[in-house]
Amino acid sequence: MQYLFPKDFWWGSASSAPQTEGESLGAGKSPNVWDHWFELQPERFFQGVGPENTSTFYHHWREDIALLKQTGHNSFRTSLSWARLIPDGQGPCNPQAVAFYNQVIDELLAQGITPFINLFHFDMPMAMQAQGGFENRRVVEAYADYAALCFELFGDRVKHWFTFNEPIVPVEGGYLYDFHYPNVVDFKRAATVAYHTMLAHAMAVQRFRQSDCDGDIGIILNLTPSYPRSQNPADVAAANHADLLFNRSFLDPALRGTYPDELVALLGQYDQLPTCLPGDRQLLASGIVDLLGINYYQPRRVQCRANQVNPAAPFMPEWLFDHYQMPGRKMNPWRGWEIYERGIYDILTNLRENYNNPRCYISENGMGVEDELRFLQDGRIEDNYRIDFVREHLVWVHRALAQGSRCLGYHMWTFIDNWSWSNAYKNRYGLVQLDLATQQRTVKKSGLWLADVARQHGFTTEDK
Ligand code: BGP
Repeated sequence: MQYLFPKDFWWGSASSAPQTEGESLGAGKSPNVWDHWFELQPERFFQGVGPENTSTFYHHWREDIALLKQTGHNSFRTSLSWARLIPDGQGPCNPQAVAFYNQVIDELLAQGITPFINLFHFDMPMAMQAQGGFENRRVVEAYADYAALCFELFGDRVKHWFTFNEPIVPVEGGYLYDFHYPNVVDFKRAATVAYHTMLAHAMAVQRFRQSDCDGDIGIILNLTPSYPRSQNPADVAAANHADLLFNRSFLDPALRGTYPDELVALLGQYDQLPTCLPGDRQLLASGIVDLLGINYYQPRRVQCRANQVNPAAPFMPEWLFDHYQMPGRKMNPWRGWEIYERGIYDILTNLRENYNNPRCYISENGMGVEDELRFLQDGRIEDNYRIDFVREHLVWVHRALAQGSRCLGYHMWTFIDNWSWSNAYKNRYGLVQLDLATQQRTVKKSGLWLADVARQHGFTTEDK
């Protein structure tokens, strides 16, 4: 069967400044939360590899952009580093950073690759975190100033902007589950950070619309469909709670400009609501995006709680549901994540049916593999499993498009094997293999496959 996509469909991949640039403490950049945490606790990073050991995009950008071209990209998302552009978080900007980002944007455009620019990928400048990060409203304002500066500096050429990538991740990592700095476990503080992040988002949207820039302003959310174990009302209610906490907490303000009443009531019931100030409601309402990025890796399966909670323990999302491991689920054994291709279709269908069919695109989807060198043959990683993974997700995207979804493109995570937070280089996702010792880049089989797909606007499968 032939799967053809629109001629102007965006094909490409996503990456981020802190995971690729390197020069994390050089070229005028100040430390962000990752540099700081690595200094404090290097043992919490896989094999002790920290944020200075990335894929050195700061020095290899021209070569890497040539590889983007070779692997069929017509578009590419990366982020700007706040701590590089404005070392103190607010105040004067760093001319070396401006020159660097100008070169990157100009080279992308020269190669016919549309730059998609994200402003924040988990990388709070330490100078801002020292003031409380997004717990502090002054940091929210500093973020909006940073966003406005980016629009002013680069908005003449960049036409696709994103305020945040997966804004829930620093919230759950940093304030609930202890996998990001500042390693706090406190739901109410998490809710405050989440709320203030969406205020920061809305302020940036306002600043964009007040600027001379044309183009889209959006946000990138990791939408994880919540599937109940059964249709028993208790399981369905558990799945709804997970959906409210992990999806709608960001999706509703981004697309409707307001929070679901049900979520507000739920947090109120457990006394976990953040403080709202006069004017917040109007501000949030102005943050409705032009374009939604969707990151999808795996579904969330839940069931109703089996046991009573310990009332003396800190309130956690898991007070409201238990995780469910569906027997026979398809797994990516090298990452330990479930593969459920249909999830991508369910997300797009939900957006079409319940959110007025917004303009959107798949901003991350991909397959992490530990110890990927086991698939090296004659000097190339033969990642047929990744090709299958992408093809099978694209089949579902195609079906959603046929039903009227306004999905405009598909970006993979990621272009080149890169440093991934406390997992460092454990799981490889790239279309291009990175040899850490030599920094040599070698296109994987999937990179060549994607180039073919982009050139042919789709692919053909053997089934009828
Ligand atoms: C996404 C993030 C990326 C990247 C990816 C892979 O959630 O946006 O930054 O880290 O996940 O994650 P991991 O390396 O943990 O498998």
